[in-house]
Amino acid sequence: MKKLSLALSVIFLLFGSLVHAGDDHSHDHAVIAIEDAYLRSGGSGKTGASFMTIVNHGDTDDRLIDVSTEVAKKAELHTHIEDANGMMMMRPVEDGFEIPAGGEHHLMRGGDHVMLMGLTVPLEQGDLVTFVLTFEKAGEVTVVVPVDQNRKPGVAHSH
Ligand SMILES: [Cu+2]
Repeated sequence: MKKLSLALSVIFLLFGSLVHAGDDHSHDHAVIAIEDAYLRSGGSGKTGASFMTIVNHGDTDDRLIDVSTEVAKKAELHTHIEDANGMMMMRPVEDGFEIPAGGEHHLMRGGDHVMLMGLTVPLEQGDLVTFVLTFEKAGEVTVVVPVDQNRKPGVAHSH
């Protein structure tokens, strides 16, 4: 009986360490998470804009500094500013968007966004477009973004 319980506890130890190793692995892949991303094409069909929530689960601030995609000749990080006449205008952002440690940053209509210029393919409702987002610390993060022309402005909270 003593031998059996010893054998059982060895099995438990083995099993326990395997489960633990799996846990560790699943924790180290997503410091940066992209939530609720979508893409819309502009009226001309030549430009597009993408919006999303970028979550930083890490304990250091990070910064989105670049974006690329195959569906456009040029992809830029844009924001909106008000000009002297009170008109909202888009302009490229030189140093990107800060994503604070343990926080999030919203790309949304009328604010920060990913701008696509010179679309190389027409964007159809429901199409899935791959973006590569480059972060200062987290490096490249690939995200698949659906085209959603019907999406209303505003932020959907998933948590
Ligand atoms: Cu723009």
